[in-house]
Amino acid sequence: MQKPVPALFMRGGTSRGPFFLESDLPADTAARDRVLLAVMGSPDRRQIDGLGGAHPLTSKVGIVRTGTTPGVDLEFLFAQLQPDRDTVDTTANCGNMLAAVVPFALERGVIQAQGDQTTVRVLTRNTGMLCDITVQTPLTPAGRQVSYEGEARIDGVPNTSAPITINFLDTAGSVCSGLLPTGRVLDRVRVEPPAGASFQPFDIDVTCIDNGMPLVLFRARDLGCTGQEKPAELNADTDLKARIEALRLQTGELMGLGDVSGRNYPKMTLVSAPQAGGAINTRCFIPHVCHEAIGVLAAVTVGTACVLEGSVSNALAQLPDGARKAVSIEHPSGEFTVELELDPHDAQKVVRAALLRTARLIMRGEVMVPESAWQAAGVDGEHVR
Ligand code: NQM
Repeated sequence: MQKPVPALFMRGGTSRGPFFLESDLPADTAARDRVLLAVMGSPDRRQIDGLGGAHPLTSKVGIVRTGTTPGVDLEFLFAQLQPDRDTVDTTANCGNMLAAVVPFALERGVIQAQGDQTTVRVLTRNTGMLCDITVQTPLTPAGRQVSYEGEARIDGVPNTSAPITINFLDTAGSVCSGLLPTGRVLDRVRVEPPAGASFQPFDIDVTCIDNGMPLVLFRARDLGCTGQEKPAELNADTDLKARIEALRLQTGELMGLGDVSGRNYPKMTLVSAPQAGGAINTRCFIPHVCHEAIGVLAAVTVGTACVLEGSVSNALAQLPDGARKAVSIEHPSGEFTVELELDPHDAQKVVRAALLRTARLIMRGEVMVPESAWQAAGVDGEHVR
């Protein structure tokens, strides 16, 4: 027997996945996670039995409900699955999937359009982050509807769409204890190879930072890269990946995150001087494969690191002047501009981040889930994070 579950399949920024109303999923967390694994077809490298697209960026799920506290219109829970693992991680954010939350809520009638534009306050339950999101809701013969058509272009998505603006109200220390979880803007780390590894111990400068996403930044050249490599080239370099993973496990502890072997953060980000007129160039591992672009909150976090004197990216960055900066983060498929507003009394402090995304409703319908996945918690619940 299979159970139909209402879902909208949506692109949010440069990511994609099914969106659900919380009330359409099991209330029990272990049962919910089993359902999500069945929906996406994980664990299986090809996700052949589900909706997942065989990549972390297409193994994402959005869960939405009405706000439960005054001033909050919508609440969003993001779930990161992996193609080949049985994990459902709800501990970190995803600013790309976030872009589809308001269109989803309008499509499902959870909220009503306000005028030609609709601005909604969204709480991301993963980390308690608040933001205001504005979408286009023009009047049509069928009433006000979300518009997906427009001239806004984001690198990593081939077509143009209606703009969606996200204004983040508080992002510092999303998963970590604060913006700089080691208490320093720069750490020098000695990376010891794990048993069986083929590389030698090495020392490397890192900036560990969390302005919406825990990130470890290091110079591309310090690991023998130019920073201009294509993601496929980096993904094929098993020695590089082994060194980055060893660095990740070590810096995870340093950042107070404990054992991050089963987590999808910190994201490991190679930085180098900009080559295309931007502020900084990046290659971001999320964390085991290199992103084809860069995550939204990863971009906010990289931009923030660029502003901080003494960080590994600060010396490489070309930053515009002024307390409000458009910081262009170069990535493998183009660039991502984040607008950072600095505290007028403290040029080292980012007080607001805003950016442009697009989203699109790709499909509406019901996803079929085996009845067995709805059983209550237990049995294999301990595998689910
Ligand atoms: O950093 C990828 C993405 C993301 C996350 C990842 C994201 C963010 O591109 O806010 O958007 O880092 O796993 O969707």
